Amino acid sequence: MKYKILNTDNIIKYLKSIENIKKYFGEDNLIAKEIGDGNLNFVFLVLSCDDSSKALIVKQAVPYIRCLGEEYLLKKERMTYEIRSLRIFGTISPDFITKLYFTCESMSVLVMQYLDNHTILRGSMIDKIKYNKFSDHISTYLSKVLFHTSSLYLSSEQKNELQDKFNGNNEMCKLTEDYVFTFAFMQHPSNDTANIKNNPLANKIFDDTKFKEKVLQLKYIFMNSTDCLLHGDLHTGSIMLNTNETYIIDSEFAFVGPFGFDIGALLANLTSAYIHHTIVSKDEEYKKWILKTIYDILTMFKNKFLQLWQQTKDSALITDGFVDNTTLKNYKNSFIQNIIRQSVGFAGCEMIRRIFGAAGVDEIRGIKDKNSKDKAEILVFDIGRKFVIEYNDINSPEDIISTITKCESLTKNIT
Ligand code: ADP
Ligand code: SR1
Ligand code: MG
Repeated sequence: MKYKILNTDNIIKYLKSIENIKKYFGEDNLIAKEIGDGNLNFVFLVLSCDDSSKALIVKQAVPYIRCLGEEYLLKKERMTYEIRSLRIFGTISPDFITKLYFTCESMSVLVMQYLDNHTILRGSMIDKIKYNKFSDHISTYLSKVLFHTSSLYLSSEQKNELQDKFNGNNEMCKLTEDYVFTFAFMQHPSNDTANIKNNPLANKIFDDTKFKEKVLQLKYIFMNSTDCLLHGDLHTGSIMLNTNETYIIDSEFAFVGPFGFDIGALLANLTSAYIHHTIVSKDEEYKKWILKTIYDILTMFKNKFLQLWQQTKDSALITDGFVDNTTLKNYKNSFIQNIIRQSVGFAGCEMIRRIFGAAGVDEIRGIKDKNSKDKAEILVFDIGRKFVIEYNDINSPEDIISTITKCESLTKNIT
């Protein structure tokens, strides 16, 4: 079908032209609302007026960046990569991926299950909601997907095929190169210029050559590693959950890249939530829960990843009998340590880019009181900078937690 932009006026006619969607809703009257709150796309909730149990989500990519405006062109074909990656993630880790009812690459459209009693993790964390199954769920998702799409599991032929499927998503990778690793650390028109004006932190970041040298190292790793299939934008706005279920959404940035990138994005956004509560609510119990969540996710990821590896005797990388068990165990442990270190570096970039970059996060940019917002931004910078500068020496979940809490007490003494 030829591409056309959907809106609340034409979407129902469009859906009724799709056989299985027509079957799902029958003769019901439908209403559509646009509910998108993301940076890039349009998301519609389509509801039956006659049967409240029937509802679907329709997501469409438009040929520009929604949050920056129509003059910021971006190929709508990004939806192809969201569709492809959701299918792969859904095969490897079905509990955490929404059901897909219909996909159309030419219309850049995805019709999926409506998560009707789930909330976006970012908002829930601002509201201090604790999800006690989240660490277990997300560590299962990450370990399964990262392991099963890497050369620790796939044959080299399968791995090359996987890469071929995602190589075309270079425009989205370029967005990450620009918006996660570059523009937010220099004067750039896409930045939050009103906030930069007269803000001493801006020059501190823009002139920080020690920091920028490390950013270049991490950007190079991002651009040149092909470890496994990644979500590519796994912040707390890409996770919808409730007490019992966790879903990963919005994977249009999917690409084959470095092991630590998704874990890093998650770590960054959980740490930003921690900073929000350090400055705004000062709720020590909730802060403790966030730190425990960070610790548990990383520890469980490590154990689950190693367990999957243990169950895989032969792989493209390791042939059974190639090295003795002790050597192999040491190799695996240092492999995981390397993933953790890399995640920490990526997390630092992801945190700091949210201070002045094009896409802010509510828990920091949304802080209303100017004085509190300034303090939160300083703490984001201090922790994020330490993550970036020292990522090669931050080896474990314990190291991460102590980096966060040490920076917090130092900043407390200064502000
Ligand atoms: P974008 O690519 O623009 O960031 P998202 O995929 O993140 O779009 O979706 C934007 C918003 O739409 C989400 O933050 C969430 O509120 C809502 N949403 C997306 N998918 C679903 C779903 N399956 N069920 C319910 N709400 C959803
Ligand atoms: C200009 S694109 C900004 C950001 O939105 C997405 O959610 C990604 O995080 C991207 O970096
Ligand atoms: Mg989103």
